[in-house]
Amino acid sequence: MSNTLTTMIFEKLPEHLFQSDKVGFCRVPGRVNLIGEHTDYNGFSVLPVTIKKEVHCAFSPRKDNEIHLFNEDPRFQHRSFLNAMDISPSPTGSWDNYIKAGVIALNKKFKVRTFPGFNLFINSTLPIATGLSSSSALVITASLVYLKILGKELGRDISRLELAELMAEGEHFVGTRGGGMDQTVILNGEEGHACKIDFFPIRTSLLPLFNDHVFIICDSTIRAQKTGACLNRYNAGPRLCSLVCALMERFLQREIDEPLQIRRLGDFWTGKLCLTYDEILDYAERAIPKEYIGLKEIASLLNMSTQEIRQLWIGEMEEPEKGFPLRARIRHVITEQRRVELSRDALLANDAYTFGKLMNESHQSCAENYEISIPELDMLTQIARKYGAIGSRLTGAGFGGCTVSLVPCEKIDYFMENIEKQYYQKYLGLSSAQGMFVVETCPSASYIN
Ligand code: NG1
Repeated sequence: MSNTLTTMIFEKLPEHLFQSDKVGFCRVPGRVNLIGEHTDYNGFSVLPVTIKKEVHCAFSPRKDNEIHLFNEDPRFQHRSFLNAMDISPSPTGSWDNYIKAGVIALNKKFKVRTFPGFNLFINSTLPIATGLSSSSALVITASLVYLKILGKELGRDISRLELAELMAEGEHFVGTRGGGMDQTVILNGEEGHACKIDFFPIRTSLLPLFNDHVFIICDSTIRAQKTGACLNRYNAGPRLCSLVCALMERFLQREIDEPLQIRRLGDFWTGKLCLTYDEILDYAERAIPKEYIGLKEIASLLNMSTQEIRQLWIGEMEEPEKGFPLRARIRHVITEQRRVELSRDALLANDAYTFGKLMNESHQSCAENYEISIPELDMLTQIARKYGAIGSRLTGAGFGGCTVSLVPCEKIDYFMENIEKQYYQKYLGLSSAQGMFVVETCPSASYIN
């Protein structure tokens, strides 16, 4: 496989920049999250798989300090920047920011002072802005390439888990405040397995997938540009959850003598407090007096001004007429965490029926409690359930992108034919299905020899 791949990449290279004796190659998969949405940055678990939709790249060192980026996809034009102590971001949404994110994080980690340059050519089969992690795949690509350029070895100078953690933090450079799910599974997933990831500290366990059921991806065709129009909507998740933490911390502090140090919702569950899920929900209800809560009321609960609340948590986010739905947000996170644990058990017990049921509940909670669904994703999941899926849910950040459905092997054709007819043709008015495929899992990101 590797040779065919390198030949394919080679055929498309701008030759003068890539001298054969010094060219390196790597492949970096995308991911599908099976369950556990918007839990990672809260310190809770996720259950993704690596998929055979990949970023492929060739790279070569340069004699100067410039980094030159080429992409086979004409939507991503040639970009270049100087590798230096301070690299400033390009306008939000520019694709070079993902490469800069990886380079900056490694410059810091290895205290780089020589700032070597390189050429990078990308050629990808991973669709963008569909919730399949094309952004993190680019960041991880940058990290693998730059490690080699720096003469560092993955596994010797930095472990896969350390690199994932570093890149999760590094990716905040592009403006999103995501967790570490994508980077971790891309670097640690395995063919035929789901990868349960727990955070703080980061750890993974591999679980064999069902052999009589498949996961099928259906693209809603609605694009969710996480560093574009959806940036603020995505970041509203982490911001509101962190506000919930502050309210709960203040409330709990009255009952506990020692100082509490809560950085994320998961800290109520682990460490010193070790609360159960029910206890966390119970405290949340007591700390947040009603379902919707206004800015002024939040300020008074925290003994702060509304400006301080904006500065520390909600930024320019518009205050909804009814108030912020803080209770619903924590309800999603905690019940989703419980679903991830039950899904792990269902996988281990080869119980596809329970797994599917949990996927359906997850979609409902994503839609109602976290408000990240859209009519197209709701429609697609409903049609999926009607035509053979035992579970169906949106996958990834939401606001568009794809659904993932669990389908018995004997119903694959029936399912796909009906999704094509009922969703793509009847609902969207398209002539055929777009972006619908059976998930094929694959090994984690690697260099190609
Ligand atoms: P995608 O679907 O790749 O935009 C984002 C975050 C994840 C996670 C999910 C929601 C990044 C790089 N990825 O994923 O960490 O929070 O949303 O579960 O920010």
